[in-house]
Amino acid sequence: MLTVPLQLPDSDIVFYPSLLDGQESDRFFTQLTEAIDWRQDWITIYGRSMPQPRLTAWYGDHGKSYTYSGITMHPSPWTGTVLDLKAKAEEVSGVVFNSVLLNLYRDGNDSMGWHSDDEPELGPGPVIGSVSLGGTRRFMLRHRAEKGLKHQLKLTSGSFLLMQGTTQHYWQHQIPKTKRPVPPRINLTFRVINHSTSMSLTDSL
Ligand SMILES: O=C(O)CCC(=O)C(=O)O
Ligand SMILES: [Mn+2]
Repeated sequence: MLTVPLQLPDSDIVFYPSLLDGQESDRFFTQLTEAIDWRQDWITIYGRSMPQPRLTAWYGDHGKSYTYSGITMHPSPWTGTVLDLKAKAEEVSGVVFNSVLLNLYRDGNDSMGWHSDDEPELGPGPVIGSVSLGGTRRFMLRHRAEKGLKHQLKLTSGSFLLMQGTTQHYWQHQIPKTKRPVPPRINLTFRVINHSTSMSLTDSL
C-alpha cells in the first residue's frame, strides 16, 4: 500500500491515500450514515454551552469511556461495519485499537477546532488512526511551540492517517470550516484508551 510519511519535526505521521477503494468507501459511508447512533452533543467553551459543529458517536470495548471538552462519552457496543474498518486500520498500522470517535461533518459549516488528542486516558504517546469517507476536507497541522511550523493535507475518501509518538505532544490539528460546497464527510478516529491508572466506579460496573 502507498504510504506517505509526513516529514515534520517532533512527529510521527503517516498518510495512506488508499486504505479503501472508491466503491468500498461509498459502501462504508452509506452503511455508517444509517447504522450509527449519531448525536448532537453540546460543549462548554469559556463557560458557554453550545452545540458541537458536527455530529458524533463513540464506540468501543466495554468500559472505555472518554472525556473531552467537558463531555464524557460511554461507548456503544461495536457494530459489524465499524469492526470491519477497525480491522483494516489495524492491518496497515499494526496497532490494536479499542475505541473510536466518529464524526459526521454534514456540510462545510461543520468543523473541528484546533486541538491535540492528548487526554490522559490516551497515554503518553497517543496512537490515533483516522479513516476518512465522503467529501474531501482540509486537515491542518500546527506546531505548538514553533509558530512558523505548519502543514496541511487533503483527507480524501478512503484515506487513512496514522498519528503516533510525540505528535500529539508537539502538534495541534483542525478541520476548518469552508465556504465551498462540500459533500458530507464521515471520519473515524480509532484510539487506544487505557484506564488502568484511573479506574472509576462506573468503569468497574
Ligand atoms: O475529522 C478529522 O479528520 C479529524 C477528527 C479529529 O481530529 C478527532 O476526532 O480528534
Ligand atoms: Mn483530533
